[in-house]
Amino acid sequence: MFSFGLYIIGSKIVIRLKRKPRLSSLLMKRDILWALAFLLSSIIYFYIAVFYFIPMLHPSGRYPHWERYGGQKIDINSLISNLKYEIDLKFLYTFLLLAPIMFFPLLDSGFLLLAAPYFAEYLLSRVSLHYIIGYEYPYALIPFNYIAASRGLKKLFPNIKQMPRIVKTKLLGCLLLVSLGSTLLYSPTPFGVFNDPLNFIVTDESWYTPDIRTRALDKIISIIPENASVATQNDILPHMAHRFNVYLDYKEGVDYILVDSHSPWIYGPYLPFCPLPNRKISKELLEKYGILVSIDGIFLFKENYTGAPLNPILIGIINGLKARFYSNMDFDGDPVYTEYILTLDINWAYSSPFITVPNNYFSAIIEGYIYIKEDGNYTFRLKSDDGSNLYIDDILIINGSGPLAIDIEQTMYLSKGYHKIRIEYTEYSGTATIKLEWKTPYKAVYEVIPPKYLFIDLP
Ligand SMILES: [Ca+2]
Repeated sequence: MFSFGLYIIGSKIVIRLKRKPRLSSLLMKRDILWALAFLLSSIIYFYIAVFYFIPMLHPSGRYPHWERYGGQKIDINSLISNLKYEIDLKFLYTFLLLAPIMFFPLLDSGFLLLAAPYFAEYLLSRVSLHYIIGYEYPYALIPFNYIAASRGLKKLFPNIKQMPRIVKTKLLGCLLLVSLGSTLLYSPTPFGVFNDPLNFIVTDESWYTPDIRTRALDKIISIIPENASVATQNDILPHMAHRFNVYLDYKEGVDYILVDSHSPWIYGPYLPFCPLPNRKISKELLEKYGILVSIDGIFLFKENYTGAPLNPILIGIINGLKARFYSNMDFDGDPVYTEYILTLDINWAYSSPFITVPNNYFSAIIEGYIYIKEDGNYTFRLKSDDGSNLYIDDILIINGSGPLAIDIEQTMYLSKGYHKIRIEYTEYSGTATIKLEWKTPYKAVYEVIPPKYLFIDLP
């Protein structure tokens, strides 16, 4: 409504003022009255919705995204300072919106007023995703942009119908080339230059090849029954959007809770989880839910489940190592927590892997199989705080046990095939970290062993 009001006023008043009538008589015209009615009612609607209805219906009691526009206090100063916030990115954004169609929309700027409220919303935001071309937010503006461009083109070439065919073809060809070129420059591909100044979108091959961890997440989702109710976090929700009973953030009494503790989206206000790196799950939650799956920081909790976490092999995940944690220093008794890990490069900081494991004086056995793809000398490098041991095929290769941090390398000849691997780790106090790297005959630099070479069991 606001857009229509702006559009009518923008297009009609300008035309009529050019013909120089008096402003007072102009205001009496029926379409101008309509425009003013549109503007007024949209402002009233906005005010009532944002300050009364949304706070009444939203659990937080306030408009949920107010902080993007400067918090509760909205005055002219905060609007100006919001507009100035990251002004260089906002300029780039405006330029990139118009460049692919050679700025033709500006020739019919009256029509662009239809998109003005969206545009203002993004320019007044303090969340950079709103004014970076690589995200979904600008797309409300794109249709207006293209219609304005075609209208602008007609203004520029009023006799376009009478133009020779060859001229029209060349004109169209130029436009297509500019559009295609900018599409590549904006795309999340290796050609993308403008897609994302925050480097959120990766530009190597991993953007189209899901890694083992993402595939594991998909497998975990697939074992949740279609009709079960699930609470999850922002970045997992789209993977389950086709389901009926899926909730963003924790909801009392759901059948399942699915979270990825390695993701920044774990910082939800309603999930009963502490921020990383603590990876803490609240004790109250564990009274009602058991861990059905625990793979590399991805947890699937099931209501009233009391068994051990599922072996990932049962749901089609064969890569990784099994880590068992003990609440003592000598791997004694039943493990207090079991997790399947894909990458052995973990920093628990001053905390522990899980709320059931003490922060100090715990131990862990991490084991499985390592696949060697060709015969040769392999150098293993084990770093940990505190001590740890590495066994290959039950032979102690690195002996680093004790209360001190270690960084030990050892080279050994390994034949092609699967070999047993076992790491014993003990944490005394302070920070807790462990990292296992290797150097292979075919890649002579240290790297954390990629999950594709680690196996939970012999295939
Ligand atoms: Ca330590």
